[in-house]
Amino acid sequence: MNVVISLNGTWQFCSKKDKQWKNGRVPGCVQMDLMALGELGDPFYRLNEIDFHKLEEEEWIYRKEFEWNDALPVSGRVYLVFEGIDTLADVYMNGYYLGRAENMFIPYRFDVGEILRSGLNEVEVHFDSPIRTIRAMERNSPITLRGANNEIGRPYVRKAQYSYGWDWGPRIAQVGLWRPVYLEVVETAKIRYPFFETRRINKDGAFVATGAEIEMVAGDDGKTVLHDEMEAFVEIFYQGKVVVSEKASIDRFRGKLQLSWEGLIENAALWYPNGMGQQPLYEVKLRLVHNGKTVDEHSFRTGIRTVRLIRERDEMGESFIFEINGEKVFAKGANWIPADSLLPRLTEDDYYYYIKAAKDANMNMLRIWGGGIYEHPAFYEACDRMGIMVWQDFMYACAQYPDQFDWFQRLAETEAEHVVKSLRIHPSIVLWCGNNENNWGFHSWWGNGVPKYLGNYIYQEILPRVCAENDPSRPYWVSSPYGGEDPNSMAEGDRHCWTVWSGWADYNEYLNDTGRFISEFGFQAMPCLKTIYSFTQPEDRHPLSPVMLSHNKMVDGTERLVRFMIAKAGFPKDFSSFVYLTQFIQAEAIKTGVEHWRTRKFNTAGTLYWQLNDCWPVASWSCIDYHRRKKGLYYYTKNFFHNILIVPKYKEGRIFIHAVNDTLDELDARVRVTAYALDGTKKGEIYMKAILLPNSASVIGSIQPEELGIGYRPVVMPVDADPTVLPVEKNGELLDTVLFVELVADGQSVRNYLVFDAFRNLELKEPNISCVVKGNKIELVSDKPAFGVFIETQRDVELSDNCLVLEPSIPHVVEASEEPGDVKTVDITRMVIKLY
Ligand code: BMA
Repeated sequence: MNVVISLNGTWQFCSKKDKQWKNGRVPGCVQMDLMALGELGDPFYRLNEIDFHKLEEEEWIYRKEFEWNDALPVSGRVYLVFEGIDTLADVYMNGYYLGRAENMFIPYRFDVGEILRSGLNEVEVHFDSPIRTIRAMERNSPITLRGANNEIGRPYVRKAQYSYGWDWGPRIAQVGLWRPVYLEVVETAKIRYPFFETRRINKDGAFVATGAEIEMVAGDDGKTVLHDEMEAFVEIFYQGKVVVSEKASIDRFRGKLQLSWEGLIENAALWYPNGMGQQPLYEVKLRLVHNGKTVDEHSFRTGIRTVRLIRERDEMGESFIFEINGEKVFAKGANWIPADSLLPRLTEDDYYYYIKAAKDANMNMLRIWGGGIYEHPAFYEACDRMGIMVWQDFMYACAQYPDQFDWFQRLAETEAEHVVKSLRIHPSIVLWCGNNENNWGFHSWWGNGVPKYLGNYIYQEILPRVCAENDPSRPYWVSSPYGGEDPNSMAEGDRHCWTVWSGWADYNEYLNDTGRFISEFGFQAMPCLKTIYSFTQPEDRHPLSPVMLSHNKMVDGTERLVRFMIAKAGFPKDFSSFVYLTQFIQAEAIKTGVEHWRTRKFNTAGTLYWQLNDCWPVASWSCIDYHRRKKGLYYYTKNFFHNILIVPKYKEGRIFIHAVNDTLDELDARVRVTAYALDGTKKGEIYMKAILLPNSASVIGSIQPEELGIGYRPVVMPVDADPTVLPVEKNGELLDTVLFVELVADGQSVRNYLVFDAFRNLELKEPNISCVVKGNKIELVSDKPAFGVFIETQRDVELSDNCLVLEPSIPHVVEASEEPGDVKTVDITRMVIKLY
């Protein structure tokens, strides 16, 4: 049988400058090894990042000695396998040169059977400085590429593009063996790159195809085993029971040996996205037998589902709707970036944590953004288990790429082939996407139109071909955003809406965005206070300290935080108010966009906000900060992505009640609408009934303000009347009103609220919020409408909810993961000052 012998663990490493050998670890990187030795500090603390820049020009050697005790099979092959080399390196074994690594995204496999010897062996990996190399490549290149402003040469080398610094990430160009290293002994044959595909589903069951590539090596007798002497078997298990046990065929397909089987799985249990159904997983076992002996077997878990992207012309342009098992799905989720600037630190548990957090927030899709990495298998496995659909970018982002060169085309093709073939068993992946924003760049930033090269040859020719050949079951999409003459158009394809935030526009601008699928839009907030304490000294804790400014990587990021805070809430009283207010406004902004787009279901068919997570502690667009503390936005997400949504909107003097039903059932709904003055007195209340049609959005009623006891009182207010500000008469009663709405359907109650102006213009009164802690439960009751209510706990506990909006006299119970210690609350009236 085949065996794998790990070479992970302790290695030695040195800088080429001083040749001082020290102990390091694999998987790992130079930066982590120097930190472990105490030679480098924590890169995230204060301004320590700068020490990591100083390493960029250095070159490193990693080496490992290991014993080989002649357990070599008489025949067969031995490979030295590096699952990830970051990035440019020459590999040697026992003094022989094995080859060069130049792509961190693919494994390198060297046949070392002839070199391996009994007794002591030695592997050495000589790393170049990535920065020096890309700069030299850029200097010597006959072409000039645009876009990569952070590091002009970055498109030349297949290394995670964010590692040179991004508008949310530090510049830490990791170097090392970042994924496992092992020896792989293949005696007779090896099953590689399995596939599983649901061809169609009908009343009889699911028609599926599965199989893998086979690598044949010499057989027991020293001669090459002919593949017709081999037998292959497929077994498929569901909940421990065998549902398929059949012989598979072995054929030559596109020059490679392939094991394959196709057939019907009766009464197939279908995989659905989170919120739409279950995620039943099947276990597939592929087996190769020679002379009655199993020579290799390979098992994997997968799900049965079909996926289609519905792109049909309509009066607005063209639809962009994911369809799973014949049902349209509104995509609700966020964008994913690498979860650490030092990637080898991430564990399988970390991935599980983040995907579970996405599921708990009622998300059903994550987009793996093209400036990071193809993720760890644990990421996709967790998505398979929890029903999180994956929009998978290829790793090209925000730059032109040198694909007029054959060598770069080859790199791109090899990488794509490996990626598609190693990920295609995952039911969670629903789309391959060529890149992030590069086609938008060609059209709108760099003046290229639709170029033949500059990366476009990869996105338009290489990737669609590789996907079609190796994974015909999934759609391929050229870029994000893409579709229409302007790749970022609202009429077709997907869209990145950055008018708000990057373009400084007020977040009510979302309401004018009629994009068909919003794959990016976002709004920054500070990380949580306890996270800020982790990287600062007390003197750093103000928004304009060098440490805080360096922990917001967007140029004018802090300035934007201030701009929106003043526009929406007012001036912050102190540093913690500044932090909370940014989180409250972020949550409100994203809620505004999501509710608008969800009520357009399926004219808009998805919203993925920027971004779920962080790679270090930073002010960014994330909803979960690096230390896994949740921002206000995370808690809001649970509500605005709930399967049942109620949204009150105020338009031209009337209140409209919208409802969205993402379930596949028709629901009977009861609705309550209550109007309060901001001192907590009830103005009026209305009850309604409605039927919510399956998988659709509707307006279930409209109300005149007077019907809710909202009268008229003239006030004069300044109003933006482009290009100036003019005093205008408004209804002062609306500035002293909040509506709370509640919808009960399917045994669940969902709530929402509506205010009629920016918070800074409302006649808010300071609420009295009682807070009773019993064990892990925190019960809050407010006497007045209260907004942006943050619970501060003495101990660092997880809360089931936070950043609350409280309806008067209605208790709200929040659960803490452990006893929280002292508990305090703040709300926006306690965070702003008037600057008299
Ligand atoms: C987008 C992304 C990222 C970026 C984010 C925030 O356009 O694709 O490149 O980090 O905006 O500015």
